[in-house]
Amino acid sequence: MPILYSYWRSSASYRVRIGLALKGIRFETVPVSLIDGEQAGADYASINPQKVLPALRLDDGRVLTQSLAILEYLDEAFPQHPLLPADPFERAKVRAFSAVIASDTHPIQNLSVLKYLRASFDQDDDGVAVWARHWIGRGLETLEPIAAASEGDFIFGDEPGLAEVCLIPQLYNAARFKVELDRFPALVAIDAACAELPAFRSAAPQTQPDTP
Ligand SMILES: N[C@@H](CCC(=O)N[C@@H](CS)C(=O)NCC(=O)O)C(=O)O
Repeated sequence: MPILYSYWRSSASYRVRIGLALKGIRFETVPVSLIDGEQAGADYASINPQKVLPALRLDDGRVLTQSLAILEYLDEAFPQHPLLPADPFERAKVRAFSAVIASDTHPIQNLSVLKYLRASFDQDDDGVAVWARHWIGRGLETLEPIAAASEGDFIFGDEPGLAEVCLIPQLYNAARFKVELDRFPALVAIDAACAELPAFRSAAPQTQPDTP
């Protein structure tokens, strides 16, 4: 069985948990505590030298890192419940939506950036939260009209895929940082639709083995 190195509140881990669940792949979770700094310890660094979560250890012992690379690998190796559409143009659109989150939004509000703001730029909890809210809001503003224009049950059709895999963890972060979500009704509607699905429920931060 594959092993997912994960932390309950890590949104990059959350993406991979959703992807695995949508594809019906059973896996073992090995929690790595970001609060205790376990990601920077020698044990985990020997698995992922970048010292960030997640990492996925395959049955043959090989390890994959970077959530989007892991998800694309899963999509190619396990064709059931495709995360990307077959058409190249549509694939590019889903990847662009996902990149707004995974490349342009999440990286500037993740733990190490917020810790750096605190330690080197003298920011307190409020200052850090204002920063996170600003950048998350900018990302969601880009995505809201795309979701609003959808004619399907989900953002790019009638099934959830990579777009929802990236969006739902980002909305969880948005709520954590008290982003005003009323501004994004189409995204909130997608969040509610995903919350009905077992794959999203089983991947949610509230239901992980290391959830406090
Ligand atoms: N681009 C990476 C981001 C990984 C990442 O930043 N993970 C966060 C948790 S969501 C982490 O482990 N942070 C630990 C740290 O910053 O020390 C991915 O998508 O896998």
